[in-house]
Amino acid sequence: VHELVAHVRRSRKRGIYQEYEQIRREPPTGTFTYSKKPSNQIKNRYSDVLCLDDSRVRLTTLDEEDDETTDYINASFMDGYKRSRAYVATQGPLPKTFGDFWRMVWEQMVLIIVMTTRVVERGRVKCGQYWPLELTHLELYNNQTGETRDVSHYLYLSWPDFGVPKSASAMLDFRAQVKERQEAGLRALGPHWTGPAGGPPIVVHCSAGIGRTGTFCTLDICLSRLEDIGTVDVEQTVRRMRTQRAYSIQTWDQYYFCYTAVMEHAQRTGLIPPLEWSDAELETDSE
Ligand code: PTR
Ligand code: PTR
Repeated sequence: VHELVAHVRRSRKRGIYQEYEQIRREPPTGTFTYSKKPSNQIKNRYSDVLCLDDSRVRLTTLDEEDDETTDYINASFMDGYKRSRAYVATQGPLPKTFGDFWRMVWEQMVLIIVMTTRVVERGRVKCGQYWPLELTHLELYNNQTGETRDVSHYLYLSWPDFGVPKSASAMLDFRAQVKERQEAGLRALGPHWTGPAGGPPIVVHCSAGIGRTGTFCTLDICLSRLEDIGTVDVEQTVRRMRTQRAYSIQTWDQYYFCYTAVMEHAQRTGLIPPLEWSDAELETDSE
């Protein structure tokens, strides 16, 4: 993390901006065939935010009348720190995809849904009201088998699209809560859990499922690695994430936020001393 601090200090905002611009210029690494099928297009909230075929989440428990195209949902598996498929990054569900969304949550045994958008922002609908209002602990009932499961819903409200969270510190607390819940959930699954070691994926969504979702997951990966081995690589984390969910992280200040939030976390946990330079100093090129 000392290297990261030195990197920010050396590069300043302009250098970090260029780093992000470089990532942005790289074309997507795969195809979007399923997202583009005519029968699936209506399931995409935004016609320009599609899923890469290789990492898309497929719905499995199809009805008898379903054909092979109905396994589609605008959702992508993303790897985490030392964990494959740690997250499912997805768009804010549309009324016509609510059923698909809950089906995916059930099939992937999801314990936690992280939502980083409001339902309505600046007078525009960003996400469907797919969960019962005011309930953060949901009981999911499978009406085919009669089984029930608990799912936690974490809602982060002060984060407009194409923006950054108002406070890095509030975001760090939010992420710590999500992490604790995931670990508790994994312990509760106990020996019955036969899936990946880190437990079921966390569903993360905003409106399009790329900007804020990508930022949250990048931060989570970087902090997990920092906590484990003391190093951070924002650039490679984002690059790799984009191979699984194209266009993850939408603006340079979301990208820059990952750096500042990591540094804040490192200061809070005593890994680095309080930084002597201010944000404003990074604006200029002079020492
Ligand atoms: N790839 C190694 C493994 O699978 O064990 C470890 C690893 C995984 C290292 C993730 C770093 C990782 O995170 P980052 O995205 O920050 O490189
Ligand atoms: N075409 C939409 C737009 O540009 O408004 C796509 C879009 C919407 C992309 C929201 C990203 C968005 O942000 P987030 O992924 O954080 O919801």
